[in-house]
Amino acid sequence: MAKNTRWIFLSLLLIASPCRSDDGHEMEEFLKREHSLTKPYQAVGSSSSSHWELMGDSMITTEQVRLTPDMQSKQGAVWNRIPCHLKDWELQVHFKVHGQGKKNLNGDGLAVWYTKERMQKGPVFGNMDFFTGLGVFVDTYPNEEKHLERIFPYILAMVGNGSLGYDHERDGRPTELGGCTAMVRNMNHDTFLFIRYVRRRLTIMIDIEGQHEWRDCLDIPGVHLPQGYYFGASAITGDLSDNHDVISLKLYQLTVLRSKQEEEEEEEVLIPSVDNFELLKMDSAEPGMSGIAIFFTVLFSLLGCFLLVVIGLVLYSHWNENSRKRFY
Ligand SMILES: [Ca+2]
Repeated sequence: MAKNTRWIFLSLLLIASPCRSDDGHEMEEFLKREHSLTKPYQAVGSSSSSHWELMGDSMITTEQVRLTPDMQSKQGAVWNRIPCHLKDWELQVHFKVHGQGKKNLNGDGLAVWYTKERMQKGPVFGNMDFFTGLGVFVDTYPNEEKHLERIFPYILAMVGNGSLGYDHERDGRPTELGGCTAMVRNMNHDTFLFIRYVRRRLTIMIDIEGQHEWRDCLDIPGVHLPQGYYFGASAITGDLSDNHDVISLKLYQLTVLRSKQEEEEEEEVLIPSVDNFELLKMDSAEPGMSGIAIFFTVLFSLLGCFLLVVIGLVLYSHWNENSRKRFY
């Protein structure tokens, strides 16, 4: 490609996408066709030459990949056949959740994956539990009713290491890295989800209001994901249902310039993990609980100190009395 043409091409890409470097590092991006799913979905699912494979109740139309129809007890998925060996990437998900159900009488949601495993049916939005890698869930039904402060649909991220289970009854709260409320259902305009993984930093943004503006949803450093995993999307319905559609998945390679020292310091990741995950869990714990815990800790500490002072004073006065008796 001629230099000029290349720069025009690059500029177009940069205009077309929300990519920007928050930390001032130079970044270029390229659409990777082998990891992208776009219209007209040629040969998807019907041929082994396609980069994408369908599973379960999912089906292709000219307009979308429908992971589930608006019917009870369905699950479906679409999986990339080619493992992704990119270090830094950005996945733009154009999706649509819509159905006949009234508010909170619809479910269960869809998920976007970057995992070691692929093409496995299961309870986690149509994918297997105890997965290895990243799951981003668009959860449209609140299973845990007592948490009224969280408004659904809710977008949530989880990193699994193969032994961490997703708690469906608690909407995945015990293992969540973070998330945000996103009113994505039955919208007349396009809705997008954007997952960026750069320098071990996971950023999720959403564009759901039809304003072509990206809104922050989640931003976590220290997320360690191995290379060579698979991208996919899945969805599930139960007693409640919705159409869960993927219109496109566009994967961009991000070229991040690293110093020689940075290159050397980076070790190969074998098992997915998140730095300070326990800390993240504590941050997202119910504020009432931790407040009460802090109150009692402080109260008992103060009582303990007071008791020690009293005992000390009593012992001291006894010792004082005894020593005076010895002198007289
Ligand atoms: Ca749920």
